[in-house]
Amino acid sequence: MLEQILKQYNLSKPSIKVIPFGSGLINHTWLVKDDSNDYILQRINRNIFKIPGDIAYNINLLGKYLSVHHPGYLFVKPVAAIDGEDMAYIEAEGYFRLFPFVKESHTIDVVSNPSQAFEAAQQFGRFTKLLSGFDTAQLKVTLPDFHNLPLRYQQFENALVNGNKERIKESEESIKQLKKFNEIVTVSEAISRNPAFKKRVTHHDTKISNVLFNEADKGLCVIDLDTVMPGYFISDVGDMFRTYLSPVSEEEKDFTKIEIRDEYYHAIKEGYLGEMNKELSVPEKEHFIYAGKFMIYMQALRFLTDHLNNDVYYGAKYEGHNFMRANNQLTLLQRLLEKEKSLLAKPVI
Ligand code: GN1
Ligand code: MG
Repeated sequence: MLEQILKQYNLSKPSIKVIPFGSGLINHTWLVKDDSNDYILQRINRNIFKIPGDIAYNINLLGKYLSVHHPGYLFVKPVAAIDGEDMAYIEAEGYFRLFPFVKESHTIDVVSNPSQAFEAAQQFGRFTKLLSGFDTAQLKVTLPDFHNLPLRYQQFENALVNGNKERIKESEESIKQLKKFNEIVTVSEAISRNPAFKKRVTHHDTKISNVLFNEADKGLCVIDLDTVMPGYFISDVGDMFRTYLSPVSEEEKDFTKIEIRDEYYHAIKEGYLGEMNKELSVPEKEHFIYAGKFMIYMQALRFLTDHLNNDVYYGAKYEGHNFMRANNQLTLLQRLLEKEKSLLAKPVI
């Protein structure tokens, strides 16, 4: 299969090496090593992205805008296949794209110091800021309702009715906990009715591995633009909180290791607001910590919903994997709520 794809990029030589790359749950990624150039090859998960052409369409539009208005910005465009298209299609395998591997750049999988969190937040903030003059209505919605929390809650409730009966019974305590935090949904409904909250060009997947760093560990740009859509800043800031604040990820089974590290919170805030301070309204800034609650809660809901639906979305490497992930995220949410007051006590900017 990979052979067929590489042919479409004129890269099918015996010396080429293809190595699985990264740790995303949705798309498959490989590093392609040529003699002189390296590439990143990705298969778009068609179960999730129903119209892969929309991703290419968005990337193309954003690339054009940035090249005119911010020519200095490093924008990683897909390599055209031999037929000139941004994507290669293989019957039964789906859509693939190839990106140049930016020389002397690297990605990281785990945030290991506050400076990396600062750099990443600066990059995600800069991306939205540089695109503030871009008309978001032009973007295709690649994943409808991706961060629609009321809908995620509804899907959770549906799973409570139609899901795996045994799992529902075993998850009783977690279900109770999730229901208890329902207020987070109410706030999100109020936000979507409030004109002080603006829809901007939003990345929607701000994990650390979606930032390119240079050799001095300074941020270069953001990558993985599949979920770039109109959205609230809450999505981007919230997922940074969700994935950078704790020293352990959603995969950690030992919940005593889950904690909120103040210095990472402040690093994200400084990095993001350093770019976005003038863009955000006062009510938006007042919802900075809420962003974390929103994303962590939504992720807990999504993991538990998937567990109750027999892991159809995320898959599971072991029995109860998504149940564990959901409880991990619930613990993270509790830790954040406990710290909320003390985090707010130190005003930044
Ligand atoms: C998925 O594939 P990956 O890891 O980039 C998911 C995110 C979740 C994340 C949790 C399209 O992202 O929303 O936060 O898993 N992406 C999609 O690890 O559902
Ligand atoms: Mg992604």
